Amino acid sequence: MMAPTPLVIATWNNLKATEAGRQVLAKNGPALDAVEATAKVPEADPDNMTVGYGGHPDRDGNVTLDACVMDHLGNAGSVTYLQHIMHPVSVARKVMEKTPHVMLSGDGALQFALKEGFKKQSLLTDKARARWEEWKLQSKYEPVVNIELHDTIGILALDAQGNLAGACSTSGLAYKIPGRVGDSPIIGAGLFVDNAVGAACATGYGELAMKSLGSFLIVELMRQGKTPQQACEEAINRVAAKYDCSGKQLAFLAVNKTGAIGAYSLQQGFSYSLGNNAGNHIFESGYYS
Ligand code: SD4
Repeated sequence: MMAPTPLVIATWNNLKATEAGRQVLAKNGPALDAVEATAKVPEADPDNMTVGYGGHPDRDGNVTLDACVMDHLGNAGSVTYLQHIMHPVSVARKVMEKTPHVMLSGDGALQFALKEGFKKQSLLTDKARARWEEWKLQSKYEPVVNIELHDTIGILALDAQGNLAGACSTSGLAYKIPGRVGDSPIIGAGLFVDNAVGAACATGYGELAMKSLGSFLIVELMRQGKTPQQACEEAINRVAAKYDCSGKQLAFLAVNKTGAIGAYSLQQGFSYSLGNNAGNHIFESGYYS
């Protein structure tokens, strides 16, 4: 089989991020390096209020981060409820590479990160604090659809060797109940990679991705012969048939071994960024209703 054209795709309008991944792939870098480089861009961006530094806090004002990575060998690493570390995706990668475990959580994840040399810092920016203070006046909890069009970043990459990898990084739902963990660090829900078949990732209302194990489902549907697009649509259709999704967004991205892409969401407004040797562009996804 001819080697596929390398590509990186990411949820939402994340062109700066996919450009970083594209650069890695252009130099023949591995897909895992590409997805990590991609995730680190919004993680470090204080203006991105849904990932990493500058992310929306939980109800109590704590910025708590979820992230994961998965490589072409099926290795996985993840961190949940991690505070004070700007690059949870890199901590997740260290969990994968340096421990016998898949997931570290909360203070354990923080202690591990510090031992690995990550710097402890405050992630709550003045802007995020001000919005939280404003939110507290009413304390109304309503998940918002398509918050800022750059929400949680889910990333999939295919490299010049034909290997797949993926990553997710998020500060989770804004003003969540303290302790809440979403789909993004859950292997199979927010992300799944099977190098023999394809890869998928999720964004949106994480509870729906968790209940459906949506990313795993999409990879299994591709294994059964569906295209990435058909697989994403079937996963969304199943969620829509089973749960009350009113006012909620959920979206999936998928890619297979040949580099074919799928994208589908519950509601209008989901977009994704694609970087490959033809450039770096945003595309609108199809949607259910
Ligand atoms: C979560 N899936 O924590 C994340 C949030 C998200 O776009 O994707 N927002 O549920």
